[in-house]
Amino acid sequence: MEDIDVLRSELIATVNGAADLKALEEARITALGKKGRITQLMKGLGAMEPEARKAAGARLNAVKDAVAEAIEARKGDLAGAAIDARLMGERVDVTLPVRPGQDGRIHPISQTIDEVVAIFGEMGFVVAEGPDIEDDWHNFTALNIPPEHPARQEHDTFYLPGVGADGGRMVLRTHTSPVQIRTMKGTQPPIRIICPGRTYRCDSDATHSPMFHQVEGLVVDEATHMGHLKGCLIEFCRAYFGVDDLPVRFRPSYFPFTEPSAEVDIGCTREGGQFRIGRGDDWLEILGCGMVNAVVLENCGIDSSRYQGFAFGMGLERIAMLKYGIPDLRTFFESDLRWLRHYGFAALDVPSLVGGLNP
Ligand code: 2NM
Repeated sequence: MEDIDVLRSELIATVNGAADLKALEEARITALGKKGRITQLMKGLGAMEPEARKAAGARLNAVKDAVAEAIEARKGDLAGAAIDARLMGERVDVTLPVRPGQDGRIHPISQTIDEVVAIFGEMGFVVAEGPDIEDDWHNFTALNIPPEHPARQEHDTFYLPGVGADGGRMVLRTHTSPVQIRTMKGTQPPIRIICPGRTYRCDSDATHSPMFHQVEGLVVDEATHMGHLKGCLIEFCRAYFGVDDLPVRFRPSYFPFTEPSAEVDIGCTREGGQFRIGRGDDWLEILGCGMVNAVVLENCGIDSSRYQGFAFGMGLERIAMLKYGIPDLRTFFESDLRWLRHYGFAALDVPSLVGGLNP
């Protein structure tokens, strides 16, 4: 079996020379297929004396492993080359100027984030961000959400395989509150942050998307109280919807992370089948809020006898649909260019309070 080394070199050379995945598969069949060269030699082992069979078997197995390894390596190289070729083919020069009439549009979610950030930015809030993949502690435990709370159920939360650094399970964040937890843990008050971002819940129908967007806000300082919360959120609602005398109502509610908690409704009318936001005889719920629960402050290492704060959260798709008359939630994520041309915004239409949010 002197030629076994020759065979080995020959087969590996063929594998390494395979120009594409098809040629590589042919090389695999030639070597290791049912009627392949190595398979044939393996079959011949049965006719040999035991001692010789043992030695030849071991050598053949080694060749087989080496060829299989070469095939895997070549497969990786070819796949990498295919991705490189595709990336080169799809390359876009982002420094080129826009072509008039063919420019892209800003997605309504991006526009809404920009508007919300502009309004709160004016009030002194800064944007904070965090990871989409969170651990159980930041997403639930720190927020005073008890272990048996329905929000934690497999049904609502996308749990990921494996465990995090603290031994807890990893999740796709179900709200942006973990960003506020990270901020409170990492910085001492005063804190004034606004946290827009993607959130995930295991829910999908006409009014729920498994990925959606939230914006949450947090203020923590020595003398922050419910009056600040109310003034701040009334101001936001009126600025965002562009209605100076917009009625805003605070209704008592419950969240584990705030105490007391409230839900906020804005005035609207549905007269003559026409829906309109503003003074009227009806109410529409648009956000949740409350004074940060002392337990949450303490969980984040903030002395609750010295500091208190307020927090709020709202769904971005919902406030975008209300302001821009978008009737169907699912269309946000269909990437339909005709939809984007209709509901999208011009790239240079940057929202600011000075320029007016409702030009
Ligand atoms: C809401 C409603 C009320 C909230 C609380 C916190 C934190 F981290 F400070 F405790 N973040 N977000 C909050 C409070 C969110 O969404 C409807």
